[in-house]
Amino acid sequence: MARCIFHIDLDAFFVSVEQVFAPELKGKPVIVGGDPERRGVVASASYEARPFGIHAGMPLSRAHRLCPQAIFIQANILRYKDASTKFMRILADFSPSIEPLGLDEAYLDVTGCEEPYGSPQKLALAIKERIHKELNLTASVGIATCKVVAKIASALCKPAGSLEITPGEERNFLNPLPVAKLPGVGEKTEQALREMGVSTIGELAALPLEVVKKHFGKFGIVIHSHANGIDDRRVEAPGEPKSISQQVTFAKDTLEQHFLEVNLKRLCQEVGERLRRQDKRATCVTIRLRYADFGTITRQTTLRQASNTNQVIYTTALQLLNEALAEKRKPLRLIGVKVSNLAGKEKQLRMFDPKREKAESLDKAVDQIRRKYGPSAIKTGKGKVT
Ligand code: TTP
Ligand code: MG
Repeated sequence: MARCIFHIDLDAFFVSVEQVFAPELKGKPVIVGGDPERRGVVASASYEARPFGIHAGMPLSRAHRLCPQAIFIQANILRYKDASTKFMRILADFSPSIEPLGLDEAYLDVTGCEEPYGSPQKLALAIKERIHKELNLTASVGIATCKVVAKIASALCKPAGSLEITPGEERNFLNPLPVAKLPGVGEKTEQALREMGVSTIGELAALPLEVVKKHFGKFGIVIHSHANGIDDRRVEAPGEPKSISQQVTFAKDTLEQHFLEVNLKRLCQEVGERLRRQDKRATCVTIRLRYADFGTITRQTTLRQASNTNQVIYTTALQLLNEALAEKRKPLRLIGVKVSNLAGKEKQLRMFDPKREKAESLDKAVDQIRRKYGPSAIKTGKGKVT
């Protein structure tokens, strides 16, 4: 069965929230971004300001020159966060499958949810009405069988619109659009495509995959399938973190081995503790080093067996640090440790290992003591890490 995906985006979000607080600003060219006398850029422009050529990211001084009569307002981020929370709560009433993207947009998988309303369009209308009634804001809704088409559709029906691309119509809809409408295609990619004779999404879709892959690698595979209206990405609720990391910037650049080891050990204890608190184990350990000249490198390794013990994380991170220092012996200003490729305990029951279980239990007991009495309540000997 075809999926039914909504992409919902609030119109001129920051400006519209300000207009709720000051209704006399409605219908006028309004720009949120701050004082035009000072440095800064446009964050949001009302639809009345846009015909003057004003858009997000433009220096405020230029916006002021293009539209001197515009009203400039400084951003009130707390107001926007509050409106965003309420917006997401409304969406959650219409489908359990919601993926927020930033403050003012979200994907919703409404497959099956539209039935009581009669059609996807009617469901979109019901959502827009609630947003308008409760928040006094307008939204635009793109409706399609996949994320990328829904997102492009919502951008095309702004403000306060809705646009449905019915199953099977994806390619006809996409073909004539400029290639820059594809999410992820910025100026550089657009220029490179133009040099290949491609200016529309349809022209990109018609290129052999091999050609696009040769020019753009993995990213090429993604934009080529999106150009063909193919996008299998699921609507995913923001889940648990995919990695845990911690870093420290030193007061003074250093190469002092003992100092680096002490700091690395502390970082490993902290990420280890967070892993254990979530009952997770990691199979990938990464270190990040920033040198005095701000050059930054990362080094990572995969563990033979997933772990969350301080001993394993630290010995692995220390080995990576020593290897990196052997390659480049320059003072460091920052070190960081990241564990990733996380798995829950349930996935690993079959690999029961009494030695490892003992090390984990010991670390957990130490975590409890440290939480109660502070980080230095337990000190360990050289070579030992808990
Ligand atoms: P957008 O949804 O991109 O823009 P918008 O809601 O102002 O206008 P549109 O009707 O075209 O959707 O971004 C949402 C908010 O994020 C926007 O109101 C302000 C903020 N923002 C910035 O602070 N800087 C930026 O460069 C952009 C693009 C947005
Ligand atoms: Mg918006």
